[in-house]
Amino acid sequence: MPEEDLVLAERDGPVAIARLNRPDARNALSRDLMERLTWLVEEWDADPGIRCIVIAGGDEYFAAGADIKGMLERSFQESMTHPTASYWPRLWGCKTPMIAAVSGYALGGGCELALLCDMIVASENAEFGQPEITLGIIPGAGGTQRLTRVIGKQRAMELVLTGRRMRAAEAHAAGIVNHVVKPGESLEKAIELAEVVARRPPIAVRLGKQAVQAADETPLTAGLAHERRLYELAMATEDRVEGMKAFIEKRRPQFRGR
Ligand code: DAK
Repeated sequence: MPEEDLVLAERDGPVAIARLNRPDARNALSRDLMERLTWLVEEWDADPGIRCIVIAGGDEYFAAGADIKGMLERSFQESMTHPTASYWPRLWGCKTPMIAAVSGYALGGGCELALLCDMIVASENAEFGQPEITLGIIPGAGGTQRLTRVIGKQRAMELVLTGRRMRAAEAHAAGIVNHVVKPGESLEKAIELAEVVARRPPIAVRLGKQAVQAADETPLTAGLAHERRLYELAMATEDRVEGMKAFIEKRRPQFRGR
């Protein structure tokens, strides 16, 4: 099992919380940290009792990006095979919804980690950016792709080519952030949002996540066909019978994940 201190794990009923914990390096995403985070997320994803995952950092930094000190000596050949690359698609493959609670800096890989999550709650002091260009590289974990899909080509181009940071209000206006809250309240708000997701029928939640994820990757007609198949799967669940009955009988539904 990877080193536990680098990402602290907490459980609040059906919500699991991963807190990045490398304060001396501003939560830079070292190989060990990414290994621990991925391990935790995969464990939680396999646990039917966990319905939503929150990823948080500290109050002044979510994560300052990949570990520049670890990257300095990495050769071109090593960068082609470095294991850190495998963690990102594994996190993206998590079927349980993930919410980022961003306070302070979310830069480079930190911004990419937040964008990989399904929703983002940010404190007013949050700053998002892709400063890789100032180091002589470009984003390597989705910063040119997910960011562009969310905020559009022109705005993404400016962030990627200049390294300029966006404060929370601008990120909210650009569509990166779901909610902006007062400093110190992002984790609480993210957990609140996660609890709402956790109350919804779990199979439909997973199908909904899969369908929305596919929207970025498929042309419209294929995406609509994919949505239709996932909708039909939802129609096959006991939970949807319960949800519809509960509505008609004017009571709260009891979802059982079947
Ligand atoms: N890596 C390593 N150490 C870092 C770090 C980082 N990203 N960010 C900060 N630190 C370290 C500093 O070196 C310093 O260490 P000591 O000097 O004490 O030993 C300590 O954390 C405190 O940093 P500061 O003194 O700079 O702290 P401040 O509060 O003044 O400033 C800051 C915070 C976050 C604004 C600043 O530290 C900063 O600008 N950090 C670098 C941000 C950055 O350039 N990030 C982009 C990194 S490149 C890929 C996946 C991902 C990536 C690439 C490929 N594949 C899957 C292929 C991602 C690449 C990147 O993210």
